Amino acid sequence: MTSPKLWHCYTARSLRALWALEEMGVDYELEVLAFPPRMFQREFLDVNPLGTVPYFVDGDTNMTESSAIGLYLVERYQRYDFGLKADHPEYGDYLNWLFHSDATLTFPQTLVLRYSQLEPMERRQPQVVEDYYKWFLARLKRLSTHIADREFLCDDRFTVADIAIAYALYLGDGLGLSQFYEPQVLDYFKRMTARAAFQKVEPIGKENSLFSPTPYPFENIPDLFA
Ligand SMILES: N[C@@H](CCC(=O)N[C@@H](CS)C(=O)NCC(=O)O)C(=O)O
Repeated sequence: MTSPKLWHCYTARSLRALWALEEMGVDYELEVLAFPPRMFQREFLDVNPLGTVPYFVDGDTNMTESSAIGLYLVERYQRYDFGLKADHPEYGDYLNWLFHSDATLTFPQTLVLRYSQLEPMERRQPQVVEDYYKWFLARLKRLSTHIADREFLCDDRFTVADIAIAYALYLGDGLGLSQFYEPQVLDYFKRMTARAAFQKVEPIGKENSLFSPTPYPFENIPDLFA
């Protein structure tokens, strides 16, 4: 049986999958790409026509959704030490955090990232940046309430839902948004990212990365493009 293979870029959503593989101690093959691969490593489009990371292959399975890969590893590898079974009372909550992590929390940040630093200067959009950083912060409300009296999101233990959500907070931190996190969210973010597996995999690809998000002076948005 061959090991699963993951394509990854430094700081990208593939970090969710990499972190999950590392926590579980699953053997894996890793290919690190420069970001964005569709510009810097066009041959990657032959592997994944979307040009996005993560790209994950396990036997006949191939996947492109970072939060789904964690769930897949729990189910396919029977690693319920990192996940919840469907008959668990908090199963719905667990699934909700997994989907919330990308559909609600990472999505607005990609607009902030794109229109504050990925696009050429003349295509940057301060209004989009302002609207969507506020959108992201407003959508943290559910997490702020939930984590106020908990160490982890579900079942009082670390699961792939924590990986999925903590990554969204990590991306926000890279963009300079953690200054706006409520104290319990900031504490949770620090607790999760202090884990040995995260510390081990987070720097992978940093040396050769051509791009990573930079903190943004959000207060000054209207003046930035003057
Ligand atoms: N919903 C997907 C999104 C994947 C995605 O868009 N990844 C970004 C990096 S965070 C990417 O590869 N962007 C490169 C591009 O759009 O060309 C996930 O959660 O994995």
